[in-house]
Amino acid sequence: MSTVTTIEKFILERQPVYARGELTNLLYDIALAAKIIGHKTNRAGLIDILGDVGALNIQGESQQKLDVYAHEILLQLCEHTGRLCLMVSEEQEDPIYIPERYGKGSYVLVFDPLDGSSNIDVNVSIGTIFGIYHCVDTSNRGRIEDALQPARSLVAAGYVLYGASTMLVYSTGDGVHGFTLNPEYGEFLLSHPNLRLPNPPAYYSVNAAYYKRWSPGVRRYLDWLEGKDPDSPNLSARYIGSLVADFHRNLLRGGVFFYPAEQKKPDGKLRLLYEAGPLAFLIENAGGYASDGRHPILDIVPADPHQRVALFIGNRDLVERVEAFIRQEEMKM
Ligand code: AFP
Repeated sequence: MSTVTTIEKFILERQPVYARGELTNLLYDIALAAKIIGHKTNRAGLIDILGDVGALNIQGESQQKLDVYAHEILLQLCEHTGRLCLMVSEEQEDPIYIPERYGKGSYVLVFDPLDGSSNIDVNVSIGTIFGIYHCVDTSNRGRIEDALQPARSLVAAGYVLYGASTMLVYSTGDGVHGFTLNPEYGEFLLSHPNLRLPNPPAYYSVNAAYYKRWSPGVRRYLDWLEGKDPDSPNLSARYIGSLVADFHRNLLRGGVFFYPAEQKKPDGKLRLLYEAGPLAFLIENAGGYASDGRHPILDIVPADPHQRVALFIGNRDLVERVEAFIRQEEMKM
C-alpha cells in the first residue's frame, strides 16, 4: 500500500532541529491561503450567473475581482502572525509594512496573488507565486531594503496552480516538491516529490506573435527552437499565457518558457521580485536555469519592488543557448 503524506507532515519533518517553526508556520499559512483562493477560483464561472465583477451579488455585497480577493486573503492570513517583517504584493504599489499592533518576525513574503488574470474569465488555469526572504536587518521593523534582495537569497519559493486540480509546489532549497489538493478532505497530499527537469525536454513556450518586436538574437533563438537549424532540438510548442501553468507543464515535461524584452518594453513584461525570481529559484532546484538573456536571474538585485525583467527559464542547455545567440548577434552590431 502506498503511503500518504500531508503537506503539514512533510514540512514539519524537514524542519531543521534548531528551527523555531516560524518558516514552517509561514508555509502552512500560505497552504491555507491556497485552499481558500482555490475554492473561490473554482467558482469563478458562477460569477456570470450570480453577477458581474463590480456588480452587486445576490446578498447585496459588491463582487470583488479575484486577484484583489487573493491579495486580501494572503494579507489576512499572514499579516498578524508575527512571522513577517514586510510583504510585497503585485496588487499593491507600496510595500506592506506590518502594523505596530502585531508582532514582527524575521521573514519577508513577496507574492503575485493571482497571476494570469486575463485567463480567469475563460476558465483557464491561473496561479499564485510566492518567495520568502530573511529580513536583512531584524532589529528594524521592516524596510524596503529587506525586499530588494536577489533571488539567490530566497529561503523558500513556490507557486499554487489552480487547474484541473489545485497544486502547491515549493522548495526550501533541498529539492522541489509538489502537493495536490484532495478537495474531499481539504488536504494537500504529496504527489510529486523531488521534481527534476526531464531530459530530453519536450516543449518551448512563448508568445510568438511578438516575434517582430524582439532583438535579432531572440528571433534567431525562436528559429532554432522551431527546427530551422541543422542542430535544432526536437521540441513541440505549447503556450497558455498563464505563467504558472506554462512553468508547471515545462517543469514536469522539460522545456523552455520565455518572455523576452521588446522594442517598446525593454525590460519585458514579467516582474523580477515575485514572478521571475521565485520561479528561477525553483527551476535551479530542479536542475534547470533561468536567465534574462545575459545574466542568471538569481543574481539580479531588484532596484524597485515591481521591476520587470526578460525571462528565459527551463532546461539549462536550452537557456544557455539563447544567451549564446544574444551574445553572437550583439557582437555583429
Ligand atoms: P495577465 O495577468 O494580464 O493575464 O498576464 C499574465 C502574464 O503576466 C503571465 O502569466 C503570462 O506568462 C504573460 O503575462 C502572458 O503575456 P502575453 O499575453 O503578452 O503573452
